[in-house]
Parts: sequence; C-alpha cells; structure tokens
Amino acid sequence: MTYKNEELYRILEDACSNNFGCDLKDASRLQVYKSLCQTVRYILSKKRKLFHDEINSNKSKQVYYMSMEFLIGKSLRNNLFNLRLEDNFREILNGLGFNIDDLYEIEPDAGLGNGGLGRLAACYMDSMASLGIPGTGFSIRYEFGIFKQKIVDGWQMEFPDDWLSLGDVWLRPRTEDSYEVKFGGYVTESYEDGQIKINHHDYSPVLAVPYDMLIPGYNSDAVDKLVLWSAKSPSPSAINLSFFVRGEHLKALEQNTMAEVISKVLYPADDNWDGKRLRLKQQYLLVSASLQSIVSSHIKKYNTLSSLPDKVAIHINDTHPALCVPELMRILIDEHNMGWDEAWEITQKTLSYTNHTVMSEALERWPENLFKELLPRVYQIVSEINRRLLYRLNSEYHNDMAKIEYMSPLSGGEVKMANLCLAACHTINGVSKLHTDILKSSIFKNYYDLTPERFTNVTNGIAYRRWLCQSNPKLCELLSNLIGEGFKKDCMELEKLMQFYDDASVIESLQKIKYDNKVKLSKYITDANGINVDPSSIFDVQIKRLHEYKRQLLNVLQIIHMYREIKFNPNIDIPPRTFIFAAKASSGYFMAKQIIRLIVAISNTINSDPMVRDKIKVIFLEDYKVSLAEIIIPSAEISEQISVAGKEASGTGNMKLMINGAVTVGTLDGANVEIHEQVGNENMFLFGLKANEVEALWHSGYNPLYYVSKNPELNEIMQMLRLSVFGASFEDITNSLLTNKFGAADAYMNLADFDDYVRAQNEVSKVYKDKDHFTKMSLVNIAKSGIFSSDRAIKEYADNIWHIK
Ligand code: 26V
Repeated sequence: MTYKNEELYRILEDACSNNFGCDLKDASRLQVYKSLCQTVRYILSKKRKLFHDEINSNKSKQVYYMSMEFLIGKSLRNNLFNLRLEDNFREILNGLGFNIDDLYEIEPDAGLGNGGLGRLAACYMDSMASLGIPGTGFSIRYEFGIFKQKIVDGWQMEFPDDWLSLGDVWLRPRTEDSYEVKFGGYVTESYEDGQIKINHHDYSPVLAVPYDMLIPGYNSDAVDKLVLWSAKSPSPSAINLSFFVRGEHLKALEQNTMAEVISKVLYPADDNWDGKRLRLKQQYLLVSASLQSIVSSHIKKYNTLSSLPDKVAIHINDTHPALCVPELMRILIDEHNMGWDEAWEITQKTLSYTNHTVMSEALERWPENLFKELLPRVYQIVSEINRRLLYRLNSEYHNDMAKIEYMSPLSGGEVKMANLCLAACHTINGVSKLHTDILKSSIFKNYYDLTPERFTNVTNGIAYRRWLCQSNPKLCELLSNLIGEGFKKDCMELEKLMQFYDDASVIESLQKIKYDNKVKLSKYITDANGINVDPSSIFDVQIKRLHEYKRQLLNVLQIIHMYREIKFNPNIDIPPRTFIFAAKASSGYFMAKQIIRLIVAISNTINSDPMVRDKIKVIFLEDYKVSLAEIIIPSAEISEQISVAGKEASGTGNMKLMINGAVTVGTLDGANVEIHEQVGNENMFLFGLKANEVEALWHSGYNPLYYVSKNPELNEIMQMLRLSVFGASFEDITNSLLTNKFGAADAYMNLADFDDYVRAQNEVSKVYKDKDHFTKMSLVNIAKSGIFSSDRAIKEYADNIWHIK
C-alpha cells in the first residue's frame, strides 16, 4: 500500500474532526499529535487486515511470545519509520506549522518492563514483523509501568508511571474476546459418560480483556500484534451474588477491586524473587488467558488439537510464564478430553523456553501451599508431572536423591518454575555463547546430561533500526551515503564500512557526528542536572539497571582513583572525561540504592571541585528509560560493560552502544565475548578475570582484604568512603566490600578486578589522545556490529526453535 500526501492529509483531517470536532488548522499541538497517532493506527489496521487474511489462507505457523514484560518505549516514530511515512508526515505537519520532532516528545514511554529481558521482547516483536513472521506477543496491560525515578538528596524516590493517560492511543480493546480465569476454590472429580470430569467449585473468576497494539515491520507486509490482558471483575451478578445474598456487601465489592488489582502495576524488581501472591496471579492471568485464546483460535481454524505443534509455537520468556506447562495440559485434558500422554506430547512439542539469568536469587520458586491454594487444579497437574518425572529420574539415577530433588519441579515445599520448563520444553536456550555454556555446565547441567539435544544458544540481538537509524539519524545518513540503504534491511551490510577505515574524510565525518550528538546530550544534561559538561571530553557511559553484579561500584572506585590522581598531580596529562550513569534500582534493593547515593555524592564533590572538574565530571541522569537511552547512546564513546565474568547473561546495551560507535571497556562476560570475537583486542579494552577464573577463585576462598593489603591505593579509597570525604559515610558499601561475614564479602569481586580495570582505563586515556586512531576503533565497532541485529536472532529462533518456514 502506498499513500500520497493528499490522501494522508485527508485521513489526518478526518481523525481530527471525528475526535475533536475541529479543523486541523485550528487544532492544538496535543490534538494534532492524537490525530496523527489515530491516523497511523488506521493505516496499520488496514495493513494488518491484509496480512491477517494472507496468513489465514496460507495456514502459516504462528509464533506466540509469552512475556511478563515488553519494554516498548515510544511507538510513533518507530511506526512511521517502519511504514516509511516519516518524511511524508514531516512535510504535512510542517505545512500546518508543527515540527514532527516536537510531537514525538509528547508520547510517554510504554515502560512495561524492568530492563534487558523486557526490551529484548520488544526488539523481537519488531524483527518478527520485519521478517514477515506471523507473531503475537502476549503480556499484561499494566496500568502503571516501571516507576518514575527522581533523586532527592541522593536517594532514589519512586513515583507512579501513569502512562495510559496518553499512551492508550495505540491500544484497542476487544472486550468480546475476553476470557475467564479461575483463582482459588477447590476441585472434585466425577464420572460422566465413562470419563473423568474435573469440577472446579467456589473459585473467584477474573475476566481477562485483551487490548491489541499493532507492530509493523520495516519495509514488510507484516503487521504483528502485541496483546495485553487487563484484569476486570466479571459482571456484578456473576461475581458478587453469592456474597450479596449472604449480606456480605462489602466483601462483594472487595472482590471486584481485588480482581482489577491484578493488572494494576508492573513488579519493579528484576533481582529478587519474593514469592508474592499478586505476582503469581499476574502470571496465571497472562498464561491462562493467552493459552485459552491460542487454543480456541486453533480449533476454529483446524477443528483438531493434534496439529497444534505443527501450527503453533509458544515461547516462554524466562520462567515468568512457566505456568504455560501445566495450563496447556489442563486445557487439553479438562476442556478437550485429551488423555495425559497425548496432551503431554503436544505440550512438549509446542513449548520452548529461554533462560535469561543464572542469578539463583532471581530464579522463581513458589511456596507449595500458596500455589495449591491459588491454583488448585494447576497444582494437581504439576504434582502429576512431578510424579511421572520422578519415576523416570529414579530409574536413571537410582538413589541419588540430591540430584533428583534438584531437578524436580516440586520439592522442598516449593514449585520450581525453571524445572517445570526444563521438564517439559522441547528446546531450551541461553542468550549468549558463554551463558549457554554456563547453563550446560552448571545450573542446568543435570538436564543437559540427560537430554543434550534440547539445549541450544541464540545470542541476543537488538532492533537496530530503532537504536541506530531512528535515534542517530546523522550517522544513519552518513552510512546510507557511504554504503547504500541496504543495511536497513540487512544489518550485515554494515561491514562494508570497513573499506573506509583509512579514509580521512570519513573519520572526520564520524567525529563530527559524534560531537554533534554529544552537544545534544550536553544540553539535556544542563537542563536535567544544571551542570555544564564539555562536549569535547570523552563521554564514558554506564547505563543499565543498578545491580551489584553489574559493578557500577567498580566504576566508582576507579573514578575516585582518577580523582585522587588529579588532586595529587593537577597538571596530569589525561584527556578530560565525563562519566555518565543512569540506572534504576529495585525498590527493595538496599545496596543498589546506596550505590546510587554514592554516585550522586562523588558527582557533587567532583563537579564542584575547581581543581578536577575540568578533567573529570560525573553525571547521574535520573529516570533511565528507553527514550532516555535513545538520547544517551548516540553520544557515547566508551561503553562500560564491566560485570563480574559469568553473571551477565548477555547484555544488549553493549550491542546498542557498539553499533553507535562506542568502544567497549569490558570483561569477557555475556555477549562481550562475542563482541570481542568481532572486533578483536585492538578495538576493545578488555580486562578482568575470566568466568572460569572467577569460579576457581571463589572456590579456593576469595579474600578481598588481600587486595586491599596489597594495594595501598585501594586502602586509601576505602578510607575515603568511610570517612565522609564525599559528604557522608558509605560504610555499608565498604562493609559489603570488605567484611567477610559468612564468606560473602565482595561477592562480585570488585577488588580482584580493580587493578586491571585501572590499567584498561589508563589505556583508554592513552589511546584517545590519538583521536583519529580512536575513531578508527569506533568505525570497526560499527562495521562489525551487524551480527547483533535482532533480525539475525529471530531468524535463528525461527529456524532452530520454532521451525517456521
Ligand atoms: C527476574 C525477576 C525475578 C523475580 C522478581 C521479578 C523479576 C523480573 C524480571 C526478572 C528478569 C531477570 C532476568 C533479566 O532481565 N535478564 C537479562 O536478560 C537480558 C536479555 O536476555 C540479558 O541481556 C541480560 O544480561 C540479563 O540480565
């Protein structure tokens, strides 16, 4: 479908007069913005209809991506870019006296996720649509997304994110396609026509109402969709009558609000599984409603469920939707009278699972009692899965009870969600080569030994059309001029940039673009923090969730060391650097919040010290989110990827920074290993212990005090932190690094990697003095980043896991 500007104008005008009863030329900025969104949504719906008809008539296999999080960010610019209508609307709006870039600002981020896992899901939707794969994402329509972060006196404060007030332009409810989800109650069995029938009594029903968000692909006929479930209480007569007739009116009302609370707010933690009842309810709402809708549309189309695995692939994004395993069994057995064995075979062949973390505290386990009370029928099915598995494991491992317990979905009074996935899914994957190796050799070793053929790797990728083409338009334009437009569809074409390695004018253009982007970020920093930074200083960026394993603290220790060097030698010859941090901490994560406090404290001290502030500055930008990342990343020169080796499953910020020309300072962790494979030692600043060395050191008895005694500089830095040099004492932090309570001090080995990190940072300063050389490193990073496109990742999922043609 191609549109002429006159036609687009007419649709825009209709949207304006239908919604606001006024002419475009009289409309306010907000009215024009809303009309534009409506127009884009209208164009997408028409396209979606054609695509839907086509996949229905071809009977194509469908992918369903189940995820508790989709960190979408803003949609307007991405939709226009993918539809290739941005220039048309820019012109139309100019004619009306509006700048389209100003309108983009109005849109709130859809922050329906915490971090990497949620953003990955959003990138994957984009790539599925761009590759023409019929894909549907399923998640929850949280009324409040990830909290808004403000920093008050160094402390993170959290405020509700009421994104729907403007963000709901992209969502269309389909109330008629709602499903009932049952919580609580009890289960009985009866015989009917010689068959066992399951009866679920006295449950509390909740209605799951779907809202569709359309996802266009780039230069593709496909329009996929994201379906977000909203929890509603069923009609008052259905839910409340039993309480009403007993005179319990308040309780009846309470039930109503209890139902709707389920989709109120995204859980703002990604570190610590806490076994909260409401989260289990959210997970079951998502899983049950989605599977009911998948099964019912399959039956409608094919009139049988035996073909489900041929026509449907359901992907479990981390363990959060692991209830897919027992719920699909329940639907097949209880609602479609299937026998256990057939249902199990179909379930296995339909489901696949990606693991996104090896951190044991993030692996979800539910107290058995809570699980049984909230989901009595699902619990029975989990018990039966467990019983049958134990039978098999017992014959395999005889009396190795420890091993069998470790592998069981139900043991020690807990339901273990990862084990449910491992027991059932036909394919299990990690998200980088190293991470998959660790799954195989460590946390999932037992399952790997049993069925190695089920394990595979798909290294993460990013929707680079958002992260490069849209957020860094000048670089995108330069690339188009140099290597043609082909890279927008095939990211591997970026490699053609290598031919300009020795081209001085290209190096100069890259420098100019980076500088302009740094000026833009500097303006943002001045507005947001009231601090002026020097756009010709090195922009050194660490942006990601705040986690001890990601080691923002190591960066801080190194900055304090630099600060001390400058204090001792004010004439030291190092290129000026601006360290930029942005990070949200989970609301209940004490140490993470202390680390934010420390970053803010050192930034206050350093930025106000006339002796050092022309050499280094430290900026903490509040409220890190997708749209802020889009501003920071194009201006970054150094990408800090400094997690302790073995802990960061992949990382995707590393890829976004790389494709924008930032050079990585990093450990051999997650996808850094593969970045290193691409660019080599010469184009990256590697440091630190390797994953196997970290393991070995931990087991041989890691002692942080050894590093402090060996290195007087580290000792001094610890003293400064204790002695309120930065405005307050940070004893909780020094204790976490040094006090070897329960052998757990400095669990992320900051001190073991300190020296080598300082060496790598000195190397950065040295190399940067030869600006052209540094820019060549940057060029290589851009040229070699093609492999980290989510198009490549999705192709691998489609070929090796979902088996989509
Ligand atoms: C875990 C939990 C644990 C319990 C409470 C709620 C909650 C919410 C989210 C998570 C997800 C943690 C896993 C995660 O985000 N992993 C990240 O996944 C990225 C995409 O694969 C990857 O690049 C990062 O390295 C990995 O940390």
